[in-house]
Amino acid sequence: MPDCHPGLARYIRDFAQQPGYGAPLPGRDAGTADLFGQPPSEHNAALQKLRGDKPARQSYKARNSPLFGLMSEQDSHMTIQVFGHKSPDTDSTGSPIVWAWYLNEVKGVSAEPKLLGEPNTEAAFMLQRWGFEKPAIIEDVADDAAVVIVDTNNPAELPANINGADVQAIIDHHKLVGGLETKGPIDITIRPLACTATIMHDLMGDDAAKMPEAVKGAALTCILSDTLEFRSPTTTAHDKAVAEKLAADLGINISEYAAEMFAAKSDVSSFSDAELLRMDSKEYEVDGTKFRVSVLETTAPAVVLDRKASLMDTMTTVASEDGVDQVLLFVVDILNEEATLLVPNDLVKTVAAKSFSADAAGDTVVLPGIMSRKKQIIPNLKV
Ligand SMILES: [Mn+2]
Repeated sequence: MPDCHPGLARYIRDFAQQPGYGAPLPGRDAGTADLFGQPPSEHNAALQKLRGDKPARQSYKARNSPLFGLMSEQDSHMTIQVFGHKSPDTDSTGSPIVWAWYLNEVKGVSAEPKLLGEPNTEAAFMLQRWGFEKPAIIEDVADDAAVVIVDTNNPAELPANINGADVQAIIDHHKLVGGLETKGPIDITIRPLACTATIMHDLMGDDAAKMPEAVKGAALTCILSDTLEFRSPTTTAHDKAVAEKLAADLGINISEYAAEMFAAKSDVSSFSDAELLRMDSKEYEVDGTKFRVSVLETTAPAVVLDRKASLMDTMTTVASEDGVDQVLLFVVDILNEEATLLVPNDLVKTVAAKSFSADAAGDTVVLPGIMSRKKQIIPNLKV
């Protein structure tokens, strides 16, 4: 294996070594993962040059000490924790891995990806497909802990003590909601692109080419997930171009790969109704009415809609437990590019009429073309 940060090594495993999982990547020898896409010596030289040019926070020597594995409290405090939002989706699972790789291997700064909850089934598929171990799930962050926040800037989606931590950077593609406080001036990059991984690709510049296959695979999966394979209206030409470049580098057929991703995302049979309602949801208030706006993107909407009666029953419990007035569940049919909104009561019936000019005669209403909570649902919500 090339010179590799032990923290990263824990996350990168040759996926062919995972028993019982899938076939090797096209054009890739199952037994020899080339993690850096270039010969180890070249990689080392490039790294040393980079590290020589710029003093790293933690020295090259220290990072490669055999003792580093037995990370002291001080070291673990210095290691930057990179994480996305709670209820992590693919972007909030994959982008921390991408950025932790960049910090470790290009910037020479010790970093580890973390999760703020169990990843969804598509994110879990990505981890397994590209041979990553699941990052550790953290409950909160310590005072002054170094962190980088990705794929959100919303304190409600972050650990309770986020403002006690030393937030060093934010990389995001959501609207600025306010409420985060930092210890000093920091790097903040929020761009109107479909995916955090696209922004990271751009921030890395020429160094993006150094991503090992697994990290490129994670970035590709994030972009295809957030864009619903370029179907979502949030998709920009640039997201598409970056995804196509990554897929070409990896020898991946995008439509075949996305079908595998969406099959994984659609496999929600093991989740309870309450888990489904919270899985991909954001709280949003309209004129004093608090909603939990839940979206389930699937290629098999019938699987979810068959459970609509118990889902609607459970909305009441989830709403009261979470301190909101109403849960809205949009079942997004990825292939047919439409959403079905569950209509349990007159409040939601009114929401459907005022927000989407949709007349809900029964307990569901189909909203043609609605795919994106960010671009089409939240901005239109009215009560
Ligand atoms: Mn995202």
